[in-house]
Amino acid sequence: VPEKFATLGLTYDDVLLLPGASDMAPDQIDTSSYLSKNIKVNVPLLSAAMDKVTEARMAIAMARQGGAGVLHRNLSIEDQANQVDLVKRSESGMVTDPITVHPDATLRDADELCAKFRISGVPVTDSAGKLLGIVTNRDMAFESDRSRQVREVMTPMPLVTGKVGISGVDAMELLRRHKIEKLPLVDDAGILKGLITVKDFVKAEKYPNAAKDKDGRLLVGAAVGVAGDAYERAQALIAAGVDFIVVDTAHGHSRLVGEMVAKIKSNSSGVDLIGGNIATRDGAQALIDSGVDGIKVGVGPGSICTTRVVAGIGVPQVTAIYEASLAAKAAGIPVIGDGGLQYSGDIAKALVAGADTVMLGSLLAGCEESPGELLFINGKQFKSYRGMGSLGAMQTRGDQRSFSKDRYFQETVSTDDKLIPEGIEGQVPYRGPVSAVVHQLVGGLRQSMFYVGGRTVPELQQNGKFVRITSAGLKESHPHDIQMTVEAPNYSRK
Ligand code: RVP
Repeated sequence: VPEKFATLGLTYDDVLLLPGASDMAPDQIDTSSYLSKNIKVNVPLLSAAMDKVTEARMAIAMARQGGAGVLHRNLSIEDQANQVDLVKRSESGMVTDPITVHPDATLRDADELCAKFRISGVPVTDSAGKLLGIVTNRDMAFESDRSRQVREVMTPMPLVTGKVGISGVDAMELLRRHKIEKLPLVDDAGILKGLITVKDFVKAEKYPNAAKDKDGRLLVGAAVGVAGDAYERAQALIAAGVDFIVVDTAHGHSRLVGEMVAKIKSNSSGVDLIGGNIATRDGAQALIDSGVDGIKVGVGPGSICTTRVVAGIGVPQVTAIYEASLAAKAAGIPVIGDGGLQYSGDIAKALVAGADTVMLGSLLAGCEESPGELLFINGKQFKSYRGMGSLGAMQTRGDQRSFSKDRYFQETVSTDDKLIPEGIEGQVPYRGPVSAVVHQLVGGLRQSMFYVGGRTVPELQQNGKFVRITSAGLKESHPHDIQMTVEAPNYSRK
């Protein structure tokens, strides 16, 4: 029966983009794109929801570069919500819900707060929220007795304060005129309502391309599953201020995923909901029907993934993205091409195939900001990286249960030796800070857009065309007939 066989599946190495008529300079190019229906990023890159890729530090770094991170869920609900909080507080135009300390707390307590949130001072408020003073590094630095109470060392009111709703320019002027670093905002009753800091102005200048929410805070997403407490997890993430939630499984075309999407969506306070992963047009349509704001595509392309071998399941990624996008484009729902990207050129290929953004695991796992540990092997530096379906990620750690088993629908497997892994564990070369890696990836994308003749992502998608290549063509694409003696920042032989 001919219908038994779908079309030929193609992936990144099977195609190249055709050079097209172009009349722009690479620096006129706009790389912004939608990751979901209501959320736009400035560069179309997301970091994967994996425990060796995205925790708060990676999410902050990605958002500062203009993309976004998706916090993994292989940790308790409380810990994951806490990570959202860390990202949301890391940079903002105005902190609307500042960390505060009670006057009876000790300096030790204040130290802990400052260390945890990487801040240099904290407003002091009573239990009604009234501003009593501020305790900063300058107040605390010369105190050797850390058991002293905050009230004894704080700089008490009257402080220089601003009114709620003050403009950025006026706030900066107050900070400058009074040579202070923090401006508490209070209402008429003296209740603390917000905080503006010099640091935020400096960061805004340092990361002009940062992806932010409407309050000037960095964008962040987080993953949930379908089993057990997934709904409670989503609620906790929403309460912590997450911008988008990904119902992230290895098989998004299953009833449980559709139901979880619909359930979270019914009470999501405007947070965008992404579902996945799927690899067919029907799979994309099913997610659309359950109400998603974004679709994540990829079954088996991941560098650490063994689903295609263990289960014989998957669709080569360029075809998967293309097929999913046929349903998604018609519904106006953005597509995330997740997994399998090896080089910057693959980003444009994914976009031309129909993706709006891409999600990266291995390309970011080697960064300084990833949670994996740095390893030295034969004088070279590596970072550990593993699939969320690997034994290491799915098995119980000490007395801590794994939260990533339900990505592979194995949450009811009773003992670790009965797990069926769909991923492996390994290491990737250390690649330095996210800023440098993203610079190369986005630089490569800009070159692609220039070659194709697409000034914006939609133009790239519209104008881009593929040529299919053979293994001889692929061989010709890579450097050949030479021994590489100098390492390029954006190329290494696999
Ligand atoms: P890559 O960028 O090729 O390393 O792929 C990362 C993607 O692989 C993730 O975003 C996820 O969709 C998928 N993944 C994660 N764990 C596993 C697995 O264990 N099979 N796969």
